[in-house]
Amino acid sequence: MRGIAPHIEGNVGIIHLDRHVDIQEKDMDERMHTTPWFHATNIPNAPPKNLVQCGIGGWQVPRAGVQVARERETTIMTIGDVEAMGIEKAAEMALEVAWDGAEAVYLSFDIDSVDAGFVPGTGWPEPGGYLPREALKFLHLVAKEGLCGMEVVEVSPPYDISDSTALLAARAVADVLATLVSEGHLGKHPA
Ligand SMILES: [Mn+2]
Repeated sequence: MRGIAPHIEGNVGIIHLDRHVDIQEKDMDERMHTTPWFHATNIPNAPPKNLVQCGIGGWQVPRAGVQVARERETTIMTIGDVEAMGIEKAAEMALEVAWDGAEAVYLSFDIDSVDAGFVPGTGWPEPGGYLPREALKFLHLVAKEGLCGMEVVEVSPPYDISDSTALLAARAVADVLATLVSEGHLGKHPA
């Protein structure tokens, strides 16, 4: 976000798939992987009102982060919300929040948003997250509207089994790139 935002004329929205809010200022007195959205939404053209976090509900969602989310009035969709609405409606609502008055949208995919059974190669696995096909569908629906950037985070190869976590991460990137091409947002498509 810090690299991209200065090059966008206008606001940048953020769609974040995760089990964790990762928006507290510091964790154990440091900036670390529980803190990026605090600092991202301090960027002048990345307002918190355009941050939408989808799939939240892991055990490791510290109260400090929830308090910041409330103060800054970000949007949180729990995994229960997503399940109740269905992936299509959840993606539609996420797009609405992120694109509200924004010029571009950035996508962050934390692999631990997927159920722990599918992604052993991550530092804080969480039971009860997305199924892989649900996450891929969510990413596809978001990417259809165009993106200024994407990241996949929290893949930890030393913990992985049969590369299954890395494969899902690679698949997510490949699918998003393919969607951007087929929808005319990236490169040229003969159709
Ligand atoms: Mn996470």
